[in-house]
Amino acid sequence: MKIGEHIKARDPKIYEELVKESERQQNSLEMIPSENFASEAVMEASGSILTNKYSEGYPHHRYYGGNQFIDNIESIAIERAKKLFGVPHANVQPYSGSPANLEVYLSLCSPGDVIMGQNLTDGGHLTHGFKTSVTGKIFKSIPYHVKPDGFIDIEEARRLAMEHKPKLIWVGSTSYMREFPFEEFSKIAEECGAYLAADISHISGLVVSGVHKSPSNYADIITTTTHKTLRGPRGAIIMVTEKGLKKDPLLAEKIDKTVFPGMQGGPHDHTTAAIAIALLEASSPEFAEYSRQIVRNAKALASALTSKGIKLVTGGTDNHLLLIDLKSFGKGSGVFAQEALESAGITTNKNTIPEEPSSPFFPTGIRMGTPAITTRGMKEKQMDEIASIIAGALEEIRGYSLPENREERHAYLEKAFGELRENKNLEDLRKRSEALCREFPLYP
Ligand code: DSN
Repeated sequence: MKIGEHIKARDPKIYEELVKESERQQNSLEMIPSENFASEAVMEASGSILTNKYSEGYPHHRYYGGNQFIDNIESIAIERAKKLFGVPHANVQPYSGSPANLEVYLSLCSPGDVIMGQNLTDGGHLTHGFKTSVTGKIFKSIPYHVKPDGFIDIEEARRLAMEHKPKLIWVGSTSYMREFPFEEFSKIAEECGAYLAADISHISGLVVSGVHKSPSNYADIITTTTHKTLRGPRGAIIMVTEKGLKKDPLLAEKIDKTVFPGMQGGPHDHTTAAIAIALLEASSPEFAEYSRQIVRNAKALASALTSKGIKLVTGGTDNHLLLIDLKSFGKGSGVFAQEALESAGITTNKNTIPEEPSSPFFPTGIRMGTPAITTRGMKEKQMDEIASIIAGALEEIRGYSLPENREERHAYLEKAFGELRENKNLEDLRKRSEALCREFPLYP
């Protein structure tokens, strides 16, 4: 892909890094499940003259002049979001997923209120009340968990909800490979008098394509980032459902007021335009087929990996995401696996697994997903080859083990990573990954 000539002339240092990053994206298999490749149209809007404008307020109610065209752009984005997700209200201004979720809290809760979300090391998101997030500090967070088999423990969630009576419950997470039980959570929220917010950031592309159940009949509020399976720019949307408006007719107004002026200043108009374009793209039959292929690819990859003796949390997947359980490779072996896979030309991320025996920074799993490689046009046949590369790369981490003594870790990991980068078998595997990338070029 051509990288900006103006950047080259103005700032050769940044230009050089951009070129290298472009080559990295082109020549390796991007399998972090939250990443994707936005279309050229989305990127054009993101990098457009719209970045020059201030537009505090909402369409036709702005604090600055000159917003007649921005009003149209934001109104189009809102209408497309409402139609695509089947909701009566959408706010497209949140800067990204974490601010969007905080805006939901600030619309519904007061400091000290009890909230519930899926525990971070069980696949939940930081903003669903984890202790290191501001959401876990301001609110009293009661996390629910997954069972040892990796499926959400609904009975525990119900019991905790009835005991602690949270004001807000989150359903949705960043590493859950099964369909979310929206209906069950809706019942729990009703029983204990909580609001239910569905954070569908990971699966929103699948939801609008009908590949994953929609939470619109079950949740009061839905949040999503726009850059994952939805394949748009980096941004977010907060939506209020019919159910939410029935529960609280002022809910939409509360959300809008919290986003602006409560938490944010001027919306990022270039992102709003890019979101509008992504929503248009996501409403096409081609996008629905793309979403179906994401899941077919994930299932094909899961079955190929399993047949090679690689253990997956829950034994497989219903969506775009897989979580490899590396317990048999040793505690904390996710760090070696991530490095070995990267040397083999596959980008993934180390991740905690249910009943994690180590820690989030040195976890015992690898999370991977198929949205980005499916955007390149890869199908089931390529998943077999990718599974073989992954299995080969994992063989290369045998023999490495995370030192129990924390002080020894830095030097040990530096040495291990250096060896993995020089490893000949991984270099051979990398050539196979690069061959796939050449066959399925990005931005051809
Ligand atoms: N960083 C995102 C993910 O990888 O799932 C969540 O915010």
